[in-house]
Amino acid sequence: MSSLAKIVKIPTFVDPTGKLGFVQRGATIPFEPRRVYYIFDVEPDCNRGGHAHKELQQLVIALCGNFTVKLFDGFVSEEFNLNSPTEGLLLEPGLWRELTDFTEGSVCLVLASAPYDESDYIRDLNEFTAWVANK
Ligand code: T46
Repeated sequence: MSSLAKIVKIPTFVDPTGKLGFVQRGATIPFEPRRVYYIFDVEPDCNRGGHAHKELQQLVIALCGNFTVKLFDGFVSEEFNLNSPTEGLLLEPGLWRELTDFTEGSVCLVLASAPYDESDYIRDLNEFTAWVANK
């Protein structure tokens, strides 16, 4: 069965003083990052997301802590637990996503392929399933 999203390894340099990970277009992600945002201090039992993107590509990284990314393409669902700054979840457009089960102190870093544009969001699940059906 093919997966709804891909886990990518983030090149990480380790030396006696610590670790350094980096992301750039090429082997790690297929897009030029044009925006970075991060989600932190998520309240206990609270979720983020609850929408899909029409065009946006994103790489989601658990910089600290861990959380679950629940995906739905209109037909099947899949969950990914992110728990390491050495890997990221590559999200292509057309996926309904919810981020859940944040552990205390988690930081979710996202690299996005485009500037913020509310018109790229589908924030209603019925609208999303209709959009998928019409694609
Ligand atoms: C996604 C998940 C993983 C901006 O003004 N600029 C931005 O770059 C972003 C990301 C958000 N905003 C505004 C829009 C809303 O008024 O910040 C507010 C909160 O955004 P939202 O409710 O969309 O946040 P999340 O955490 O539910 O979703 C975010 C991203 O929006 C979304 O693209 O895939 O993280």
